[in-house]
Amino acid sequence: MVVVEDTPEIRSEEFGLLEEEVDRLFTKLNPLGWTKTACESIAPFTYKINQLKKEKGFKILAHSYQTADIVFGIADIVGDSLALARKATEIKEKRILFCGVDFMAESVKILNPEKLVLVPARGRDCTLADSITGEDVRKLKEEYPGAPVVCYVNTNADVKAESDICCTSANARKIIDSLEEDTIIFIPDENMGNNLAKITGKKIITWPGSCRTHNALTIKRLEKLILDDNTKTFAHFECRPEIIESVDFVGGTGDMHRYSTNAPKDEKVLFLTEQGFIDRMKVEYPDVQFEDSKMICISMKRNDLFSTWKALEKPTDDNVIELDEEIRKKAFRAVNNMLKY
Ligand code: CIZ
Repeated sequence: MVVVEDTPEIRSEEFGLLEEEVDRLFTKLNPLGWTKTACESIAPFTYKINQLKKEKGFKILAHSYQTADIVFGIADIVGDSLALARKATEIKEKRILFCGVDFMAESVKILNPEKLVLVPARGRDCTLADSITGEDVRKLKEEYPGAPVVCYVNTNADVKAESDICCTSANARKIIDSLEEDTIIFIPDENMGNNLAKITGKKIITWPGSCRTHNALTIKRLEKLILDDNTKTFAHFECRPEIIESVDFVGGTGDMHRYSTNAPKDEKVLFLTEQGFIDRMKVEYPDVQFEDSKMICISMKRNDLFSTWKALEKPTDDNVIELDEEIRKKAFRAVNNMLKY
């Protein structure tokens, strides 16, 4: 027998409990095609992670774009970045393990400096967050004096520190509509800025950033994804304007989630966003026929059960979200403003 050193140790008296864990996982994951054998292969990890998080006083927050084994196997709270940021301020636990990308975990830390925030495998390579720095924002403000700066959540803390208000796809439209000014700096998602300009009628100064996952969706690819003419199509704000023009609805995953709650039985729905969200909807709303988008964010997919178990068992410095206190304090204003919408 080959003994792999880095596998959670399961004591003989725990094997019965492991069977229960396999059944629990199978109930959740089978609608996505997971077999009993596949659930058996992850059960030692989910079992140990759930045990460790209780022992060590952690809550696990997971973004809807995470893989289904994280979402249904170990997460305590699942949602979009706005919901997760809100929940992080409400929970009593002082320790948060955040399964998502860096800038989202940073938002949690900005709002909760006293809490320990861990990320299992840091996804620092978001094309949106990487496209802009605090210095770039200072220059934009000089160029457009008086224009409020709305930054998308997909930005690093130094960019949030230079912004007036942070937004997510769930409240971007509401925030833009609520501002008195007609000219608004919206950074860094150019597609989203242009899409919001059309919807709100405001003059939006954009920045040349894009999400590689949503921006990769072309009309040609969309045509291949629509398997039936009756399929309702719903594009994320981060998609290209020509995609937005050719679909039935537009919004963030919060809007898509609400749509799923009310969707008629057997309706065919294609959400043009990250596949993890669609997998979540398939499990939560089995009466709706969700088509696959096959859109994968590799930064989101860095976290897995193995890295999560390691981070809980013995976190390294790299797992811990640390922010410069000056930047954190400055960024607090924009992130806290976001929670008001
Ligand atoms: O705000 C979020 O969580 C992102 C990045 C997308 C969405 O629509 O949920």
